Amino acid sequence: MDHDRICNINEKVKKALAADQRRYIHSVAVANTAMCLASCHGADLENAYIAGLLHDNAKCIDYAEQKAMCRRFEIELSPLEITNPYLIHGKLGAFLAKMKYGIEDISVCEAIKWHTTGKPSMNMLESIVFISDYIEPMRHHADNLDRVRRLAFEDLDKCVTQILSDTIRMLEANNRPIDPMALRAHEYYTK
Ligand code: DGI
Ligand code: FE
Ligand code: FE
Repeated sequence: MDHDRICNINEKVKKALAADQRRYIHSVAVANTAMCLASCHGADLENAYIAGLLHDNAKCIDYAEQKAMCRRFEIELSPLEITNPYLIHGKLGAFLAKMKYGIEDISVCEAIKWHTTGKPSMNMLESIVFISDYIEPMRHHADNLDRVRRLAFEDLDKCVTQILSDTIRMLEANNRPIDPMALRAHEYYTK
């Protein structure tokens, strides 16, 4: 891994998340988890680490500003994202990964973009970031975490399927709206 490059991105993301130290700690934990999964499954270690480090880079921008940035940069928002703005940080974060953090690898930006909802037929890096966000060591609220953590190192698709099922069940139980992309992902992985 390119040490100087990682340190540079790390310093920038630490600043971007300075308002919420736990978010920065979570991001480093996701980076480390993603790197472990990448080495287990044969994905690129540096891309996995950087995508993990940057996945929540837009999370500390307030919602009005996130929406304003999306308007300014012509990032399209769905009606659900407008009423549930915590869903915006993936696509805005993917844009900023390119424009602010200088990430040229599109696959890293795509993994950031889909980390909250998932999507049908995720590639290895997308699956790794999606899973790492859910299983990093500080996470402890979700159902079936022991099983999900084991599956992460055994079978990425089975792991993604379990996370999508558990997330949708949790959202339904709490009467929260489900993003169409999350539904499509769930349909794809359970078919
Ligand atoms: O940013 P993080 O908190 O690290 O994690 P995240 O980006 O995966 O966001 C997690 C939250 O997003 C969690 O409360 C579940 C929620 N979420 C995931 N998929 C959907 C969703 N919320 C809605 N309303 N609809 C979804 O499809
Ligand atoms: Fe997130
Ligand atoms: Fe996260």
